[in-house]
Amino acid sequence: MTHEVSPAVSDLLKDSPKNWGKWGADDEVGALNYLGPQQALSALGSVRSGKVFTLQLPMADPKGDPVWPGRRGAERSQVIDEGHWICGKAPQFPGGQHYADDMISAYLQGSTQYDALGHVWYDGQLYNGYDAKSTIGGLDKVSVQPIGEKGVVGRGVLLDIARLRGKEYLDKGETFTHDDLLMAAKAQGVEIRKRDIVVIRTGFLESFYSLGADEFYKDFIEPGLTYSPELVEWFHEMEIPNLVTDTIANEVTVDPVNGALLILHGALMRNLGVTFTELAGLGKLAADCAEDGQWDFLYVAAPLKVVNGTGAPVNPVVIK
Ligand code: UVW
Repeated sequence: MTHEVSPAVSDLLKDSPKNWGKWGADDEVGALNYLGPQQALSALGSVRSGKVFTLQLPMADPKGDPVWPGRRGAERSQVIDEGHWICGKAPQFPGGQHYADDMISAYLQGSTQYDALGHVWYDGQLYNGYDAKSTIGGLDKVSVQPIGEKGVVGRGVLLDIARLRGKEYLDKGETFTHDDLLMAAKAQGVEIRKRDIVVIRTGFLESFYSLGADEFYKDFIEPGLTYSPELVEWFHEMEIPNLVTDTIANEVTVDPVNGALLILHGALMRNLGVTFTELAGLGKLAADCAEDGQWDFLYVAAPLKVVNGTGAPVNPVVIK
């Protein structure tokens, strides 16, 4: 369903809960405050086989990286390599060693990444009430740097919605609710505990690699979670610190009921301070969880500490 004029997100979320002030007027990491030494230690209880998985997608892939339309995939360029010595253009170092250097140009939201809590806002205020003017020229407040300083360590739970629906990947615009999250947990036989890092698989990014970019971007609308007051209340009560998914935006692109774009960014990120990890590669992890029946794990991640950054690349590590 499309809506010509959708109600303002500020109206839709006027009674939605907020965590502003809960960790002090100068807090910049939001619901990550729920994660401390106790959560790190108890997450070790989810390490059983020692199997390790990394969740970052290939970055600066010459075949292209999946990105939100309008952004560009990361581009890597070679600065110096053996060719420079072959042409006689390279410096001769004492001892005679040669080297290679390169550089990367990338949207900070353009690969597997942590969003800063100040990435999306409405009504002129960011998470914790910071003035939206503090974003001008770079995020002075709630940038990605404090998330990188803190690091994210806790018990993660994978909820495989594609598997629940018996699909390789969800269709464009296909939605699911918090009831589906609970149903997936039940079907997988895993308990979601307070302060767990919720990792959701739709399989959608796999369609980028299997069907190709043209098909992926045609009539672009991602599948994903839909907004409901119950979903937001569940995140609030469960004290979920971090939402990780294998989509670009962690939620359905356009809400099918109210027509708003990316409303969960407002309800979860801006209001509750839930950190978003987007574009995670979950295929290998999900296949292994389905094989051994273990859907919980130790999750460890820290985005790059980009000063004033709206987000930063990350390669989360999962240990089962
Ligand atoms: C947008 O800002 C469009 O979404 P994301 O959080 O995926 O970067």
